[in-house]
Amino acid sequence: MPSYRPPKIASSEITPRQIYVRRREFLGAAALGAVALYSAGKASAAALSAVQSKYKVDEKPTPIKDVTTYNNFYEFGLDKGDPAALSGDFKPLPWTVKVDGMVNKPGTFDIEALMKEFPIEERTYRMRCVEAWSMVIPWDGFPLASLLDKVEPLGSAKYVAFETVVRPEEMPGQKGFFQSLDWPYVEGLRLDEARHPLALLAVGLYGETLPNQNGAPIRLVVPWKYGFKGIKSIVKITLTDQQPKNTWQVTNPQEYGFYANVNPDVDHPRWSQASERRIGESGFFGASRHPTLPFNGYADEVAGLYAGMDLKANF
Ligand SMILES: Nc1nc2c(c(=O)[nH]1)N[C@H]1C(S)=C(S)[C@@H](COP(=O)(O)O)O[C@H]1N2
Ligand SMILES: [Mo]
Repeated sequence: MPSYRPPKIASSEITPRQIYVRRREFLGAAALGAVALYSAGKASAAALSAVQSKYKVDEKPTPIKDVTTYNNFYEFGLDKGDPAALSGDFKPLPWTVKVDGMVNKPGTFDIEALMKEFPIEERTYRMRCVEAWSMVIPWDGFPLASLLDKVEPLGSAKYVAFETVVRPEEMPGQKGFFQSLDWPYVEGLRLDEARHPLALLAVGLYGETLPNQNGAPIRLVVPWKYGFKGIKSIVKITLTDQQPKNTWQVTNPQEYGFYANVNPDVDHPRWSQASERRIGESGFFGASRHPTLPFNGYADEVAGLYAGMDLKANF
């Protein structure tokens, strides 16, 4: 995410030189293994049979190479290349998601069973990271609402809280030198946001099983919000009447709020949100810039969710 890196290790304990050397050693060894495992995974990854969806933004998709090598997934490290290089030991299957809290029918659901139960749609969404870069990604998945309907939320439930898996043995960012955030990574939506038809649980991209670095085997995609709302490798979903915390808001409440709706008129305290760098497109001076759109271009669909709210106060 942000250029912000929360200091967990007192700088007096470790010199920059030590960090640099250790980090290079680690990357050297791990990257070799990761390449082999990742390509083995790719070969066995079943092509998803997804039906076309009406949700398809009319813009050129970002090349798959950029989508799978320029990632934010701090469980695997802080740099954009770390998730692709260091996620080879992560085992996305078998996998279950526990759905509990204020529901009639709590349950623990096998991800492969869910993929058979709900039709997989291909939806090409514009994605906007809070760091002022963007991509266009053809996701494969099913609406979050389908899973929520299955567990029957109680009338008193107002919010949905999400949690990422904690597996320090498979996620080098969750241990030792790479400790950066409090784990698990957590996120939240209002229940009406979560039920909006655009909110997707993605299990693939470009017609292939979701790569580890993009949040295998199941992650959230909420295209009208900044990318950090799209929590990866979800193991738990809880219906609640309390506004859930999200990891970035906890880490730095001055800079990140609960809503995180894409808004060109509300700057991040340290940079403008008026425009974005489109990854994978080149202009004369590097990546080409696009104006950022209110709700990331999905205002017609979602602005009604926020009628009457002050979006500068509720950032
Ligand atoms: N568990 C977890 N989920 C996460 C993150 C993370 O660090 N950990 N980063 C978020 C951020 S900041 C972004 S922009 C998107 C990036 O998703 P992508 O790598 O598939 O493009 O994942 C989000 N989900
Ligand atoms: Mo992000």
